[in-house]
This record gives sequence, C-alpha cells and structure tokens, in this order.
Amino acid sequence: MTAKIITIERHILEQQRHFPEATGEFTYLLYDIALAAKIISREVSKAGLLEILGLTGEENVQGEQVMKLDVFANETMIRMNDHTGRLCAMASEENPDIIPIPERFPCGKYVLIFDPLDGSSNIDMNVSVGTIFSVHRKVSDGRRGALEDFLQPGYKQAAAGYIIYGSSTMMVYTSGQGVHGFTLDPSVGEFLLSHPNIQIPPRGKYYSTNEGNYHYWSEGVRRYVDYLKASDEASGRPYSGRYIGTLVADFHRNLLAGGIFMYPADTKDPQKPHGKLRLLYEAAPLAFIVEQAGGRASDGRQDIMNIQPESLHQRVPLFIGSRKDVDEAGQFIREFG
Ligand code: AHM
Ligand code: MG
Repeated sequence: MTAKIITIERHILEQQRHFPEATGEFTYLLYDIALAAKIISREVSKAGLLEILGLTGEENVQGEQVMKLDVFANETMIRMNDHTGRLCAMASEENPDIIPIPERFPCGKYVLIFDPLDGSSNIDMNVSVGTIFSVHRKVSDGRRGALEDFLQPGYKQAAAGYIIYGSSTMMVYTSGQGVHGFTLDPSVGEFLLSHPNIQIPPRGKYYSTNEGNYHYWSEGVRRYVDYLKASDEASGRPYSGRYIGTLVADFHRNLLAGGIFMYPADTKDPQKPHGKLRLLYEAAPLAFIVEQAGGRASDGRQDIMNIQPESLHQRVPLFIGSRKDVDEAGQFIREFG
C-alpha cells in the first residue's frame, strides 16, 4: 500500500480542526512561513553558483544589488510576514530590536521570532544551514506588539519549527500536537509529509558539541563528556561524536537518531558566562520541538521551557536531545558544577 500524499497546507488545516474556535489566522501564519522557507531554499540551493555567475559583488549583471544569503533570508522572513495582518511584531536574531509592523498594514494577535539563517558561517562550504522560528500569542495591551510579547517563557509558545536546507529541504514543526516533518519536493514546490509524529529515542548514541572548547567548560561538563567517551559496552558507550556546527542540522540528526547536543557555558570568559546560543531564537523553539517528541532541553540545571527571558538576545547554555542523555548531563553538572 502506498502512503497518502499530504501537503503541509492540508496537514496544518487538519490540525486546526481540533480547535473549532480557531479563526484560521494561525494556520495561515504557518503557510506564510512555509512559503518564505521555499524562497530561502531556492536561493540557498544556488549558493555555490553565486561566484561563477558574478553575483557576489555589490551588483549583479543586471546592475541590481545582491544581498548576502543571511541578509536575504532575513529580508524574506520579514517581507513575507509584515503585511499579512497575522502578526503584531517580529524579532530576528539579525536585528537588535523588535521589528514593528509598518503603520500601513493591519496588526494581528501573534508575534514571530526567528533566526533566519542559522549556521551561516557554513554556507560557503556547502554545509547544511537552517531557519528556526517560534510563535507566541500577543499578551500586551496596545494594538502594536511590545517587548513583553517576546519575553515569554518557552512553554507559552503557540508553535515552533525549523527548516533545514540539507540534501533535501525539510520543515519540521509543532503546534503542541506532536512533531511533524515535511520534505520539499522541488519539482512541484510543495512540502510533503514525510515524517509524521516524530519521536526521539529515549537514549542516543551520538554526542554533538564543539569539543575544541573542552578546557573552557565547567568540571561537570568535562566529566560528562569524558564519561560518554569511556568504554562501557553494556550501556552503549563510547558514544560517537558528530558535530556539524549548524545547530539545526546537529539537532535534526539527533532528533531522528537519538543523542545529545551541547553548547555549554564558557567558564573562562566572563563575557560568555551564558554560552553562545540564544534563548529566544534557538534554544526555546528547539526545546518545544524536542519536548513534543519526547525529549528534553535544559541549561544544565533547569528546563529551557521554564526560563523567563529578560532580554531579546539573551544567551543560554544548551543541553538538548534524548531524555535520558540530557538527564545524565544534568546529574554531572549538579554533582561537579
Ligand atoms: P549563528 O546563528 O551565527 O549561525 O551561530 C549559531 C551557530 C549554531 O548553528 C551552531 O550550533 C553554533 O553556532 C556553532 O558554534 P561554534 O562554531 O562555536 O561551534
Ligand atoms: Mg543561529
């Protein structure tokens, strides 16, 4: 028997039926994100051609300004979402402040938070990159969104997801009813349901971290990684190391195969006591996804989903993936700091 072909549009619409009071605004917001993802994917797939086509300078052959891919991805997310009436404001990892909806456009009841091109330092080497997004309901009183709409803990997210521009382009999202993955069929330009109800294995066999930072980590983190590398056949160790350096890609592999991704705090650098990754743009959306898939996300001491953000670009240490692995990392950190 062949599987049913389900587009992302149909899937989102079917999920909406669980909420008879839904206006459809949220459904359309997810469509808009999927469309932005297709446009970004098209450009990412041409990344290696930019130089031979003479497109990396300030101007292309038509005399038009050519944007770098991360700028292009950012502009695309903003332009696809600013005029739809579904959002009251946006925040991007690339912009220092909230991005208001222009006065001439209507405002809606959601805010959109995104990292437009995660892992962009990998783009020139033809290594996977991604887009991460998070949706919150507006909680402020005014018509336009305010900072308080963004500074909400992860457990309040209405939806979260990512797009991975890999050997195929995939969009993975949750709106609190499981995690679903769609693969872009470029010939028809549709995201088709390929990974329904993703569940992360309770324990993995991969650990993913930038081990070059080993000497900057706390004792608990160092001991935990030493433990993962120590041989113990009965408990499946040593784990295999896998690190791409694009959070979305490292996370995606571990979500499907099981494992733990870590970006711990840098204990030697007072400027980086909270790690590298951003709570709102990276950690919280992936935490929502991993929890919906049966996994866990922690800063080593508390669940990422429970952290009350204090600023838009706040950073946080991140331990995310299979539940038992994240628990074990936490035990080492509690014991040894
Ligand atoms: P970016 O948003 O500037 O691309 O930085 C985030 C990226 C993540 O995708 C990845 O997990 C991490 O930085 C890699 O950092 P490092 O090079 O320190 O290992
Ligand atoms: Mg990023």
